[in-house]
Amino acid sequence: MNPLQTLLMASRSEDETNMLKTAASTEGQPTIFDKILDKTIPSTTVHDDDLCYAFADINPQGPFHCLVIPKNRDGLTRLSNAREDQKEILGHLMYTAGQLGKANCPEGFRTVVNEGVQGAQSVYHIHVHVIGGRQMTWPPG
Ligand code: TR5
Repeated sequence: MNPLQTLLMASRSEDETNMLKTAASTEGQPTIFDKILDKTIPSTTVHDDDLCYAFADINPQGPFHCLVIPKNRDGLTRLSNAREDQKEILGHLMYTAGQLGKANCPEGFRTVVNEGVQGAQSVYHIHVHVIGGRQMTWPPG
């Protein structure tokens, strides 16, 4: 990597960190996912039941990429905020993610829950990413 590329990468990651910090500062406020849930903003439905909604990610990281979110956020802005009485909804989100992965990515898939600034969480309404349809690598970036 030449010095210009190093500089560009550093400034891009600084911009990203600032964006993530700004997102974190809004935690607890309504998010874009509320508008998706109330249909003010359109989304491509992947799954819909009483407890959760899954829709296509606007910036897909693979041929298949959806987000599974609880319909009632109830303080679940991030995974580590979950209360003991929310184990059932967490299980439901993961179960649904698994079913959607199985149905859409028979060769395998990845489920991701980003958390906080260093975890690159940009929307503070808990969500499970289901990404597949291509070969994944490890470790993640
Ligand atoms: O970074 P985290 O884990 O918080 O993931 C948030 C995800 O929400 C990202 O993968 C975004 O691409 C996705 N996202 C953001 C918006 C959006 C969306 N997916 C579908 N539709 C969206 N709309 C209409 N607006 C967004 N800002």
